[in-house]
Amino acid sequence: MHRVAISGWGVHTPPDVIENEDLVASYNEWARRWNEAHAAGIAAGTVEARPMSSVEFIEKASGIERRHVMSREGIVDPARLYPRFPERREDELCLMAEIGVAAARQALERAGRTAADIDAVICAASNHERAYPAIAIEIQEALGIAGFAFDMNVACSSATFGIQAAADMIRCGSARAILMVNPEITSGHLEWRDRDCHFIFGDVCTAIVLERADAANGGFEVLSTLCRTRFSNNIRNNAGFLRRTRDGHMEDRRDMLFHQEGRKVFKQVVPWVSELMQEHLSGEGIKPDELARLWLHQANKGMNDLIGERVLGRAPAPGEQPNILQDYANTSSAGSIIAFAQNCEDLAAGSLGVICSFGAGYSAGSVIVRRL
Ligand code: CO8
Repeated sequence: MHRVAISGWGVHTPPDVIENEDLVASYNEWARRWNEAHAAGIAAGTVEARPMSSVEFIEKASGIERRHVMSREGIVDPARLYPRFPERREDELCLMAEIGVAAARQALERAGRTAADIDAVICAASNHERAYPAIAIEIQEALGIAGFAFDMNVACSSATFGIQAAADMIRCGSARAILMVNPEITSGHLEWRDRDCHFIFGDVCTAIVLERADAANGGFEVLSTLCRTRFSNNIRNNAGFLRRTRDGHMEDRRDMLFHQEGRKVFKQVVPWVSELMQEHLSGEGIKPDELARLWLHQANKGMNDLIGERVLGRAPAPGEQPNILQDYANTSSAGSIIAFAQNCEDLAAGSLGVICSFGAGYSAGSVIVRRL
């Protein structure tokens, strides 16, 4: 069995940004127009008026201040409120592969590796742009990597489950080094016309190189992984390949995009994930006060504060549990990897940390790492 390390990491951040102020102004203008168009029904009590959003609510309830998106123009247009991505020819790189390649190049450079050193590509994300061929194979081809590639989807926990899958393959010898990418174009499956969730998500792509620790140019050894799932309908998206077989399903239906019971998610996931992390640490004989850093999933600041407090037994000190969601919002599986990539270089050799994700499924993944 080989020891495994994360030797490279990269974050591709799309240049378009939407501040809360602009997001709320666009949504509120859309809601005002909608209410005006449905004034008679609203007055008669047969139609429910669309409520207004507010920057104060968003920042207090979530901690999110802005988000990056692949294409801003359509999202902030009150006559549209969803992104516009021009169709690409089949011989052009698809959108997910394009940002996957951009993040992968950064990760390869950080690892000091080239395509020739990599034996496999995993594209782990909460939605895939098409059914087949796998996006991972397109990324493999674009980078000139030999070996094999496949897609996987465990929603917000795709990256930590991807790390576990890659680490297990490297440990057992089926690959020397693996590139794991997380292209998250959440703007395509968010309902920007729903006041309760229009502020939650952003677009990004992260990438990680995993390889045998004895060959790695520094980085972090993966000491142990623990992944868990538990079925829940509280975060769901019903779009799928059987859609056209069901009468009425091709219409503009709310359930064909991300929808959630946010408060239930908050209440159920905080204790579940805190216990998972505690169980994982105690199983490895690590005391919480031995941890130098927690890189948690980035969905909600309040959730992270509570989980950090439960795991450490005290409020996390500044910098101990970095948040990036104020600038990126929830980027699904990429969130904990952005937090890691942007807040790990300063740790001294031997420092211990945990990358932990949680989300739809429910799914949760905990990865204990040690600085090499
Ligand atoms: N502006 C003003 N008021 C608002 C707004 C708004 N934008 N939104 C809601 N309100 C109102 C509500 O109507 C409600 O009013 P009232 O009290 O009169 O009924 C009040 O504010 C409180 O509403 P909530 O109870 O909904 O507010 P919360 O305090 O619970 O905060 C959150 C809402 C922020 C959504 C919070 O519940 C949360 O973050 N929960 C956790 C959610 C979470 O982590 N989900 C994970 C999903 S991500 C995942 O798993 C990946 C899925 C795949 C990716 C999908 C990509 C699109």
